[in-house]
This record gives sequence, C-alpha cells and structure tokens, in this order.
Amino acid sequence: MEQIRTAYRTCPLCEATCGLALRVRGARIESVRGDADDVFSRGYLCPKGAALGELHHDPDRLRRPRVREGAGWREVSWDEAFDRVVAGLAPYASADRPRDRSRDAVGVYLGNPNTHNLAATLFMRPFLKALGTRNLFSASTVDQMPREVACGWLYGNPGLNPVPDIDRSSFLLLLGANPLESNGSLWTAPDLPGRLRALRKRGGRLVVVDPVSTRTAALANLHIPIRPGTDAAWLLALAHVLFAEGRVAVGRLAEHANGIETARRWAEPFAPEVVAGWTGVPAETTRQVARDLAEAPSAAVYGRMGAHAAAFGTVAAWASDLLNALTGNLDREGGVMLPRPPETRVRASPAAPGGRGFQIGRWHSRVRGEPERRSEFPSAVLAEEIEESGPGQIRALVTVAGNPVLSTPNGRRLDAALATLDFMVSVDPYLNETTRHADVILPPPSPLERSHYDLTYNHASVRCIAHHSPALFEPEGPGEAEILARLASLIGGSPVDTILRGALRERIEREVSRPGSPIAGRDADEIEGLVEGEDPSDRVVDFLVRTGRYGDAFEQGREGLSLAALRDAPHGIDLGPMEPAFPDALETPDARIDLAPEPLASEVDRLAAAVDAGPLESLLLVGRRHLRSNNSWLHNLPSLVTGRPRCTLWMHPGDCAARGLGDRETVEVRSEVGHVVVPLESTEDVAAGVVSLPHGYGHGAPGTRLGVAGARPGVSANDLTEGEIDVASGNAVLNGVPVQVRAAGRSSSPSGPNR
Ligand SMILES: Nc1nc2c(c(=O)[nH]1)N[C@H]1C(S)=C(S)[C@@H](COP(=O)(O)OP(=O)(O)OC[C@H]3O[C@@H](n4cnc5c(=O)[nH]c(N)nc54)[C@H](O)[C@@H]3O)O[C@H]1N2
Ligand SMILES: Nc1nc2c(c(=O)[nH]1)N[C@H]1C(S)=C(S)[C@@H](COP(=O)(O)OP(=O)(O)OC[C@H]3O[C@@H](n4cnc5c(=O)[nH]c(N)nc54)[C@H](O)[C@@H]3O)O[C@H]1N2
Ligand code: SF4
Ligand SMILES: [Mo]
Repeated sequence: MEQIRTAYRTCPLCEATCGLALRVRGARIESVRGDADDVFSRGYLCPKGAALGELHHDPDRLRRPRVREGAGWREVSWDEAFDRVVAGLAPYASADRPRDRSRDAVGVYLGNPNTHNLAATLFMRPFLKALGTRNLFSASTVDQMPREVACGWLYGNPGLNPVPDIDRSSFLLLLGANPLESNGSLWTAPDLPGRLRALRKRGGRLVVVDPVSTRTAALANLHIPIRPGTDAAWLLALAHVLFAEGRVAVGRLAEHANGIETARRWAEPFAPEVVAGWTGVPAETTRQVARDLAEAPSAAVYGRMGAHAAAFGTVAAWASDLLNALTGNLDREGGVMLPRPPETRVRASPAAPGGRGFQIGRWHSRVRGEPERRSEFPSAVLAEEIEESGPGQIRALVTVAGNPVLSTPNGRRLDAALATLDFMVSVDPYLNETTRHADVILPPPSPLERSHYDLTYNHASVRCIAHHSPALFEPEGPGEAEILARLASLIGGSPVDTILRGALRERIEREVSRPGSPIAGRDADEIEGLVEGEDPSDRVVDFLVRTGRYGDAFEQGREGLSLAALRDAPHGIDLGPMEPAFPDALETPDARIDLAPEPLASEVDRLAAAVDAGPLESLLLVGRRHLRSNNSWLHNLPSLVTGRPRCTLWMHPGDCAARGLGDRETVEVRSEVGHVVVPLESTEDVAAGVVSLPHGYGHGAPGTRLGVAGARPGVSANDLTEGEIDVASGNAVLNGVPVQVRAAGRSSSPSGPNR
C-alpha cells in the first residue's frame, strides 16, 4: 500500500495566499486542509483551496497539446504543436520578419491566473518582447487598472499600492468590496473575514458601502447602500466635509505632498447635500462618516471592484487615498501602508526620481485611439481591433490564462470576432468559451506540478511573508516557463536556454550595477555561479530573496533569506508587519506625493457635471462573487457547483412587484448591447433600482470541454456589459450598467447556454 505523505504549499487560486496541507497518496490528492502552522493563514482555507485536488484530477483538464483539425481536435506531440504555432504566426511574427508595426497584427490577451503563476510572472516579458506587438490586452482593464493609474500618478509607480493595515486599524471604510466572498483584492491577508471580526472585537468600526447587503456588510457597524457608479462623488463629498470643517490633518507627510490646495478646490462642488440625490446617501450620513474618519485614532479607506470597475473608477481609486492622506492615515500604522516584500523589486520601475513620471498614452489603439496604460490597451476595445480591417488589424491572437469571452465587456461580440481570426493559440489547461476558437492549445502543468512563490501578491500583503512551495509532482509536459520561452524562441530567434537563463541574468546585471544594491560592484558571473535551484524560476526567487532586505547578499557566512532557508520553512517565514515607507519609497520625479494629479482635473469636472445632471431612471446592473466561484474557470469542479444554482438575478421585491415579476420566475435582462434569460430571485438584499448578476457563467458553448460547468451553464453577465470605459484608465465599466428586466417568453430570440 502506498504511503500517505503531507505536503504544504501556498494556494495559488486567489490573492489571499493561504497555506494548504495536502494529504497525498502516490499520485493522488486525498484531501486538502488549511495548514494550521502556516505563519500567515493559520489554518484558514476556503472551498476553492479545498478543491485544488479536484482541479488536479479533473478529467477535463488538458494534459497534452491539441491542434484543430477540420471541425475537431487532434492530440499531438509538443513538437508538432509548436510547429503549428510557428506556421500560424509566420505571416505576422517570426525571427526573420521586420520588427516594425506590422507585428501589431498579432494580439495578446493575458488573463488573471498569470498573476498567481511564478513562471508566467518571470517569463511573459521575454515572450512579449519577442512578439513586439503593441496590441496587448489583459484582465487588468476589467479589474484594477483604475487603481494602478491612480497610484502611478499619486506615488510615481502604479505598483506602489498602499493597503489597509487591517490588524492594527481602528476604522475601516470599504467601498465596493466583498472580502467575505472574494477574500480580498489588491490586499493580501488570508482570513480577511476573521481579521474583520477581530477589528470589531477590539472595538474598531467597520463601514461598508455597497448597493447590496453582502455578508461583508452584515459584519459592519454601518452599511451604506450607495447607488452604483457614484462612489467617486461620495468620496469627494467626504473630502469636502474634511476641508469645510477644518478637519484636514495630513501630519508627517504634509511636507512631502503637493496639491492639497488643488484638492480642496476639486472637492468644493461636492457638498454632501449636492451629491445626496445622485448617490442616494443622506447628507447627514456622509457628514458623520467624514467626522468619524477624521476622529478615529487610525483609519483606512479602501475601494475595490464595485468602486473601481465602474464609471469614474480612477477618480474613486485616487479619492480613497486622498482621504487617507487628508486624515493623516497614509503610510501610518493602522492606516494604509505600503507592503514590504522580502525580495528586491521584480520590475524595473517605469518612473524614477528626476524622470518624467508615470505616463500614459505613449501610443494609442488603432480604431478608437485609446491611450495605452502600462503598455496595454483596454480589453473593451479588443473586439473592434479584430473586426476593423486596415493596417495593424489583429489577425492572429495569443491568449495566456484568459477567458475574455466570458470576462470582458460584450463577450458575445468578441466571441464572434475570435471566429474570424486567421490564427489563434491559447496557453490554457481548459477547452473553454475562449480557447474553443484556438487552432492550437498548449496546456500548462497543474498548479501542483510547479513551484510557487508569490512575487505578485507580496506587493499587496499586510505582512512581509516569504513562502516557497516546491512542485509536488513532476509535470508530464513542459512547464509554463518552458512553454513561454519556447514560444519566445520560435518567434524571436534566441535559444530557449538563453531565454530561461536571461530572466536571472538580466536581474543580476541590473543589481550589480545599481548603486545601493547589496551586491553593487560584484562580478555578475560569480553571483550567477552562487545562485541555487534547478528550476529557472526558483533560481530567480533565490536571487531576489538573497538580495532583498533579509537576504544573505551572497556573502559567505552571513545568515539570511535564501531558497535553501525557504525550503527549510514549509509553513513560510513571517518577517513582520508593514512599516512606514514614504517619502523614501516615492518614485515621482520630485519625490513628492501628488495629491491632485493634473490628468484627473478634467475627470473631476466631468464628475461634477454628471452629479448636476442627476441619476438615470433605469435599473442598474452590478456584479457579485460567491465563495465557491473563481471568475469563469472553476465551475467545472463538482464540489464548487453543488447546491442551488448561483447564476440568478437578484432584484428588490418592490422592483419585482412594479414589473409583475415573481420570485424564481425566468426573466429577460436587456442592455444596450445584448440580453440574457435567467432565473430571478426576489430579495431585499439588493437596494431598490439595482439588480445583481454574477459574472463568469455562460458555459455550454459548442466545442467546449467542461462537462460539469456545461451541465449548469448559467448566462454571461458580460453579454450585457457594453463598451463604456472609465476615461482615465480605460477600465471597463462592469458595475452600474443600465438594464431593463421583464418576464421571459416575450423576447424575440432565446439566449443562454448555447452561445
Ligand atoms: N470567491 C471568489 N473570490 C474571488 C474571485 C471570484 O471570482 N470568486 N475573484 C478574484 C478576483 S480576480 C478579484 S479582482 C477579487 C475582487 O474582489 P472584490 O473587489 O471584493 O469584488 P466583489 O466580490 O465582486 O465585490 C464587489 C462588491 O461591489 C459591490 N458594488 C457593485 N457596484 C458598486 C458600486 O457602484 N459602488 C459600490 N460601493 N459597490 C458596488 C457589489 O455589490 C459587490 O458586493 O476577488 C477575487 N476573489
Ligand atoms: N461583469 C464582470 N466581469 C468581470 C468581473 C466582474 O466583476 N464583473 N471581474 C473581472 C476580473 S476582476 C477579472 S480578474 C477577470 C478575469 O478574466 P480572465 O482572466 O480572462 O478570466 P478567468 O475566468 O480568470 O480565466 C482564467 C483562464 O486561465 C486558465 N488558467 C487557469 N490556471 C492557469 C495556469 O496556471 N496557466 C494558464 N496558462 N492558464 C490557466 C483557465 O483555464 C481560464 O481559461 O474577469 C473580469 N470580468
Ligand atoms: S481564500 Fe484564496 S488562497 Fe485561501 S484557500 Fe481560498 S482560494 Fe485559496
Ligand atoms: Mo480580478
């Protein structure tokens, strides 16, 4: 009989980075539990983490590459699959083609799981460099781009993202976030539910602003059901009160901040009485929250999807940090603070003191002239870039870990556009709504067949944590690093080994020539010889932690963090809470915080005009998440889809009555761009005038291979979202979408499972 062993690793499914304990018998995962000894999560886990074994064993998960053949697929060897990719991309990108704008004919879409994947974090860049296209799209523009742009302008680098210091805070104001289902976002803290309860227990206050009475709202001292899409104006009303009542106290950072007077002017038109009609929040409530915020010993304002993936999302993302700064809570214990990753910075910073600062719009999209942000175009314009002919039209597409047909606005239109491509290749473990359009699918190994170290979410973490998980099983095929490197090699001409070694080599060379680095002036070859680890990704981790603030800096006899030390610590190493980091960490050209970034001036004017114009007389659609969902891609795991169907439309009983609709009735939801037919749930949990539908459903399309998900398909919320985008960031407006709802059956054409 095979022995049972226990393996410990970080869960790669969401941003919470919980430690898991897996009971393994041979090649079989018997069970997954929370690792009680994990230094960060202390045994917490959610149903998704518990389903990691199911994901690993899912018979629908692809193990071998496949290529399209007529109407079907053929499993092929990796060599044959890569040959097909070379042939398919050859007309647009290959080693012997010019490196000019003709390369824009290849589009790229990068999905969310890349951020949870060490190899993708390290080896995407060489792949994108080899491709040389400007037609780059990602899940960032259906998610956090407003926050990134705001942080870029405030602090000089979009990666500098202060997060609530939850464990030491006494007042938390959450807008458009539901961590009891999502476990947090751009805010890494496992067991956020427990941490929020602890805040309440020690006498702290929790205020939740959300048009829906979520489970997070149920924990709050005060729940404010705001009208969707109006958070930016409401946050400016809070700032208005602080200024008007003389409650501004920036504190230590006052001498390092510009723009306070401009911010005062910007907040002027947003008196609580003025915005009350638009936001639906009574002026007295707004004034009280502003006073509480100012008087709290420490406080943090935090907004996420509901506040950011909405109209004026960038204004909302900036305004929350403006409030943190005005109340002295920016960069102070219990306020919002800059995470302190143990490794040296992964990315070269786009802006540095003395430079030009964070820039957007260095180039523009072809059809609509949308500016790039962080070298990407909005995912909302991907379909039109495929549809419209002319030089620079996208004719081939590469997707890596993305399902934009279900995740991005007007997915139905994108679905149709993908069918017209000359060639498409997807690096993805599932044959789903997006990858069914591919000519070649290259499946990466399962999460248990790769090592993990959270280079991305250490930058959002409330504690400094170092945790490395080795691969549990050998992959059957190449790892994701090898897949990306081989693609880069085929397109760019460099040997695979050079690319795999390059990620480390380029970081070493940068560090030895960076003044102030612990290895400044040392010999790059010598350092490379000292780096440990067999896997190319692990070698970079070793280098990054050894040159980070707790590393041994490759000095003989010096104790410190290294891959070897991490291997001896399967439950992770906790290196303490966040610490004040400004002004040193600022990357603006003048090394000061810009509290009133000039590019936002016109947005604030536009917002004031919108408030003046008053609310729309329409139902507004918002999104929702459930603990057992993960965007579009875990609906194929049986344990995550048990119970009542979750893809339902929530509507307030008053709104149901006004339309003569009964609970459980099938309804048609119609927006400007599309319609879906879905079961209704009448519930007082949503505010009047608001309807809520989860995203990531709409399975069962012909040609997909998702047996479990296909049996409970649901409909896609993104068949309703349209091309409206947040002007400053290009992010899709996914919340606050005007819709109409009526009984189904009167509709002209059916909708639903079969796209
Ligand atoms: N279980 C689960 N966990 C996940 C995911 C998942 O799909 N499932 N996805 C992961 C990802 S990729 C992300 S980015 C995070 C997102 O994590 P969160 O940002 O916490 O996102 P949601 O859970 O969607 O919560 C958004 C809330 O905003 C509310 N809302 C909608 N419109 C508005 C508005 O205009 N104003 C305000 N104030 N509120 C509004 C909604 O009712 C909802 O409760 O979750 C991550 N974790
Ligand atoms: N209406 C509405 N739309 C939304 C949202 C919303 O709140 N409302 N939320 C948005 C948000 S926050 C996000 S992040 C996006 C997500 O948008 P996407 O990232 O486009 O969608 P996912 O559903 O996360 O799809 C992930 C894909 O990656 C594949 N995958 C999983 N693991 C791996 C891996 O290790 N390697 C590779 N190569 N592939 C892998 C899966 O099979 C799946 O195809 O959706 C957005 N869309
Ligand atoms: S909360 Fe996130 S990290 Fe923790 S077990 Fe669930 S999916 Fe994994
Ligand atoms: Mo996301």
